[in-house]
Amino acid sequence: MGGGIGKSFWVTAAIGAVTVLAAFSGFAAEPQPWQMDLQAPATPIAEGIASLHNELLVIITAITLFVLGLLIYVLVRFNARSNPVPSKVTHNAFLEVAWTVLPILILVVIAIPSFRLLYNEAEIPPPDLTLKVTGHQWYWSYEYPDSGGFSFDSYMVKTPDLKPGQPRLLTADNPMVVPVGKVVRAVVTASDVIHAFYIPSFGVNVNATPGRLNEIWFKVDRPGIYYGQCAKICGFDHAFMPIMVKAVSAEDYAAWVEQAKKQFADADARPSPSMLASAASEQTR
Ligand SMILES: [Cu+2]
Repeated sequence: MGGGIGKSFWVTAAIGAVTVLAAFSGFAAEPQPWQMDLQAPATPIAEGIASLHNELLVIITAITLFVLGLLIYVLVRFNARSNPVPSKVTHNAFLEVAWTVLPILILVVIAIPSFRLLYNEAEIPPPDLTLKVTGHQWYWSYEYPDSGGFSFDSYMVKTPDLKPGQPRLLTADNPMVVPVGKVVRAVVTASDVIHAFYIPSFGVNVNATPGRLNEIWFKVDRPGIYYGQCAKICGFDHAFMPIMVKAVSAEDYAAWVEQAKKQFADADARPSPSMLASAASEQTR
């Protein structure tokens, strides 16, 4: 009996460990089939979020098992059959202090890393680069005020137009490009309704509100392509305005800026509002 429980425990633990390893091994910056954990963090903030999440998981598991143990103990020890003459005790000063002080201590233990994380998210370090991100119904536009001042729109690539390996509903025609290892400050707003700029692997989620500028920052650890989505129900094509970020080396970033300045220089070449409206209405779902 004891051996059986031990075996099933180890099997469960092994499955859990394999799942965690699988979730982290690919350094996936997009949702994976059967993903069990958070996306692999790509910024210090996302790492902080993941480690707070893991700490909380340990704490809530311990609390749940402790309460479960107490309940089972009460069921076994104090049911009418095994305890026919109930105790008349109604107060126990030690227990009452303990079950007040202990939860307070647990909350303090949770609050310290939580407040540290909130502070680090809100306190933007001196930025190497500032971007302006604008949410529209239903696409994003990115502006690079200190890399030449160009801006461009970023639309979802429709399913029939995807190239092999490009994830469906996440690929954008003009991805946002950022250098790795640099503090990027993004100033986020919207032109019509409230959107939200959400990149899970960056630990970034901020409202894009018309008439307001919200700021977030991120410093990407390693080159790659990272995906996010609008996280505010913003209308008809809410699900079809993905965020695609390409993080590249400083040299590649400089080269991209030179190319992008030319590519996006001609403001007249950008689509007119009526073209945008028809493009949005014919998107493939
Ligand atoms: Cu939106």
